[in-house]
Amino acid sequence: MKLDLTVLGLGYIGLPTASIFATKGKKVLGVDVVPRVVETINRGDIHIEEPDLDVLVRAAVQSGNLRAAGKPEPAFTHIVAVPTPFDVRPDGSRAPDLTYVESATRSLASVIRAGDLVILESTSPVGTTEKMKAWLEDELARTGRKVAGEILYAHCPERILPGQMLKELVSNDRIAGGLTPEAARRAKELYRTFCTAEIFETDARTAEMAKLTENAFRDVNIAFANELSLVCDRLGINVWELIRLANRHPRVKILQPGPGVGGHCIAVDPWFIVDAAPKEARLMRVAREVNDGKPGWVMDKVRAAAAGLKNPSVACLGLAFKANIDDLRESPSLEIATHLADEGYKVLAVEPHVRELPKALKGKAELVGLDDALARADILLLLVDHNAFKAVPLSRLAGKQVIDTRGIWNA
Ligand code: SAJ
Repeated sequence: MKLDLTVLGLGYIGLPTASIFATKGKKVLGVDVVPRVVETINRGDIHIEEPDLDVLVRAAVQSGNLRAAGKPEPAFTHIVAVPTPFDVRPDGSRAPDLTYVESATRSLASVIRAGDLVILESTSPVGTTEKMKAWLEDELARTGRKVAGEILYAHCPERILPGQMLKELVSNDRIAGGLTPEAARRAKELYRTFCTAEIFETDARTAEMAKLTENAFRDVNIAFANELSLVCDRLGINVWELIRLANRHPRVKILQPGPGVGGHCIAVDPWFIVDAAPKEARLMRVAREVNDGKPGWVMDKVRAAAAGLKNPSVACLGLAFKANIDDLRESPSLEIATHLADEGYKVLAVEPHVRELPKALKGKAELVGLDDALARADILLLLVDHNAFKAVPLSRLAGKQVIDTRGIWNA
């Protein structure tokens, strides 16, 4: 029997998406090139951390509607949700790497039928949906398979926030951007299966650009806050108080400075715009540079605090890329802790959301509890605004050099 859906790539986006479709009665095959991922999901387990995802995946697998495999099978719709990383050029700019999207698309050539819909969910540069069509046509020609009729293509970007994915999957508005109006309509109808919010039809290029724009907008706004923190530091002004006061203006809403921008989206996606229009996208490029420069500024603060101290120990409070999650990928906090350890500082890492040190810090730092760090460290470097750190009474900071990059103590 032809499946309703294949979902190619069972990561942070593909797995919740495949599972939610399955729990709504669709017959879904999840496809991943990593055998361990396939085995884990077929057991009803998960390989990534996200609140309640384990329950959803187990329910999906137990219903018999979700199974995983290494290769796609015939289905009415194929959703591609694989990573879109980038390569760093010598001048510091980034070039998108579409290798995974291309190989996932080409892998559909043996199963695709006329009338099938191919959806790109991965965040991608403008024009990628058109490229998918070209890759699939090329692969069909290369393998000599004929498809008698049209294949439909659409881009339907995800917008879910790590830590709140299952809620946002259902309740966020979505964009369905088709290479043709019929493709957009079909995609919209499909996401109606579980999405309770509005779904807007548009063309694929606008949908691609919308997703990049959302994250670039946030990046530029965070860069503004980060730049303000440098200016205020120079002028001897408390940036947190300043922002609180400025935000009392009815049309001002400044975001929060931090140690830099992490995660796999906001620090990446603006580059796809800069890469496509380097002359025009000047502000977005500078914003990236401001945010990427913040960890270096924080490290300078530590060096200054350490001057004059003998063998100072630095407690790095938080390694995750943002508050109350365990995700350490592209984390500026981890970058800072690792650099400090490499420079020879005694680093006491505190990360209540992990049980062991990440690879980058293994053998270089000590993973300790919060109380231990507060007792032992000369310098307290607050990197992540985890709830556990917000609860620390200010009296525990007495006698320490405190660098609070999130403004939870010195606000
Ligand atoms: N950050 C600050 N100051 C702030 C807000 C955030 O320094 O005021 C930092 C965070 O600490 C973190 C980084 O920015 O290091 C990104 O965090 P985030 O919470 O802004 O975003 P992500 O990466 O978890 O998720 C974003 C979301 N996009 C937008 O809000 C426009 C999410 O909706 C997207 O689905 C996701 O990217 C994605 O996958 O693209």
